[in-house]
Amino acid sequence: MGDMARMRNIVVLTGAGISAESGIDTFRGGGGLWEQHRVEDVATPEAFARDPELVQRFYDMRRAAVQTKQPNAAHHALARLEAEWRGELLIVTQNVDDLHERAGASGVLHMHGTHLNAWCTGCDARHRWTGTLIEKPPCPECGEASLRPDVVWFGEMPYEMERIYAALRGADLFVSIGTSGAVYPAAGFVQDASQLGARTLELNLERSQGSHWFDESRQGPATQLVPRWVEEMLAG
Ligand code: BV8
Repeated sequence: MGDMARMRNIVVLTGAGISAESGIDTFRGGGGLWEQHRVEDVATPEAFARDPELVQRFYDMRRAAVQTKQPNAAHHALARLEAEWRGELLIVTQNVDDLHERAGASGVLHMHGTHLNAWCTGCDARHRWTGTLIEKPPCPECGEASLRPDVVWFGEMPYEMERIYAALRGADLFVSIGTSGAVYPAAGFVQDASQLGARTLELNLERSQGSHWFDESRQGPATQLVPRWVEEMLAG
């Protein structure tokens, strides 16, 4: 894809694979299980209604874990591209960790929410939250004990879809990094981008469920593929 360097507007979609080398488990790596539960069965409003303690424990554990991890060379390379790229660059992430931000990226769009926010189902306020929620702390805004993880569960609408589709409409290049292409609507962005005239590139450890939709698909660890791709783009 030598003509990549003539691209101006880029949309990057990242998934759990970009954080794997930082020590954060992917969803489908370890069999996608947590304490014998399938993630799809815990990350749902129904699971939260049925067994709030189980779901809160799942998120309390992961919220604590991500704060002990560091961004890797792939996060840093994307932050550098965002700073130095001559055109538009939007990083859309499915991840709920803050490693893009801690690598220096600024305009990251968390379409599935973020571990480090708590969302009050009483007053709709969102608060930065680094502690636990299992003990039902009062919402700092309204005092109700109605805080939940500010994370998009299965069956819930992802955040900022209009802004994402607007960015895809204007994109010359769509790059997917570290995602299995298993979950929609994120898994469909490559088809949308392609139909809207963008070139499409996949950087992933192995071929994914969506690899056949991409103009080009490169396999390897993100800490090798992403810095190399960023060099290509900035050298252009
Ligand atoms: C919605 C936050 C609609 C929570 C997440 C049947 C058919 C099609 C769709 C559906 C269906 N039934 C239901 C649906 C919809 C459903 C869905 O797609 N289900 C799937 C399971 C079939 N989608 C939804 O429910 C979405 N909402 O559709 O709403 C709607 C419409 C109107 C009104 C209301 C609602 C919401 C989905 C969001 C769920 N939340 N995350 C949390 O984190 O706990 S999803 C979660 O899994 C992630 O956020 C991510 O999005 C998703 C996939 O995970 P990946 O990031 O791709 O990670 P994975 O482990 O799968 O893959 C990692 C990849 O990295 C692998 O390919 C691996 O090879 C690679 N890798 C590993 N190591 C490395 C690497 N790559 C590079 N370097 C490495 N070192």
